[in-house]
Amino acid sequence: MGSAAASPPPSGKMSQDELKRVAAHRAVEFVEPGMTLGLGTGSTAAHALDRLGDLLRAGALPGVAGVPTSLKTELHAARVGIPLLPLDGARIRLSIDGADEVDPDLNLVKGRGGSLLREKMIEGAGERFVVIVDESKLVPRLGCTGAVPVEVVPFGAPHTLGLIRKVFDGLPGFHARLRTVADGDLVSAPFVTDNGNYIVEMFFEDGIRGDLQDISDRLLRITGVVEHGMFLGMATTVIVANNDGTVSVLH
Ligand code: ABF
Repeated sequence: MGSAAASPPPSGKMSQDELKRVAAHRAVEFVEPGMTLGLGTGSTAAHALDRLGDLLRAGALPGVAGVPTSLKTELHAARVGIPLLPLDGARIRLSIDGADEVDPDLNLVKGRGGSLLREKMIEGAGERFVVIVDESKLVPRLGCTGAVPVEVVPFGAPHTLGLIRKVFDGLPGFHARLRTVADGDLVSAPFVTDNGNYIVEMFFEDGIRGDLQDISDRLLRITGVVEHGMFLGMATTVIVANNDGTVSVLH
């Protein structure tokens, strides 16, 4: 992690949602007229969409358009008046998105919202990727606070799940399962992504202690794995809204 700048705290304790809004609004300050943006998904990114919509309607950001990272974001952006573009070679100057976890090297876990594939495609294609989080997302190691998601094709998903388990064979406390959603009272069905794929959730007892790049390579070598939710070396800036109301900007 490089430089960190903190702004002074406002008075009074802020809710987690207010902290998310603070981080999002700070990121939108980086947006300039004419920019094409990567538009993130999730409750933090939603605040950035609302702010962008307000500024566009006020005429403050002429020529700004966005490439949405999910169908949900596409609908939200359209509702607040952000012009939309497909990912077709447009020069994405800046992406703004939340994250589930941020480690000290600014590696991320993303995709607990189920949108990791489009997020990685769009944010990887852009020139700058600004991550917006509240302090609760800062972790000592990836995989500390919950699932690390992996998008897999539905065909043979239980077989692919078995191959993913083999990558971590013998690792104490590791387990993986197919993500499901409640479908009626008793039945659960696989969670389906915007791309028609399934999600495998990997859980680590105390976070991932191995070489992240090596683990990434081994996962991506499995036929049937589409992409995983570790975003390594992708964030150029992380804006953290701290619990005390200050904002840190990490590079
Ligand atoms: C997306 O939204 C994700 O990649 C991540 O899963 C999630 C973060 O959610 P929130 O901003 O609602 O905490 O950015």
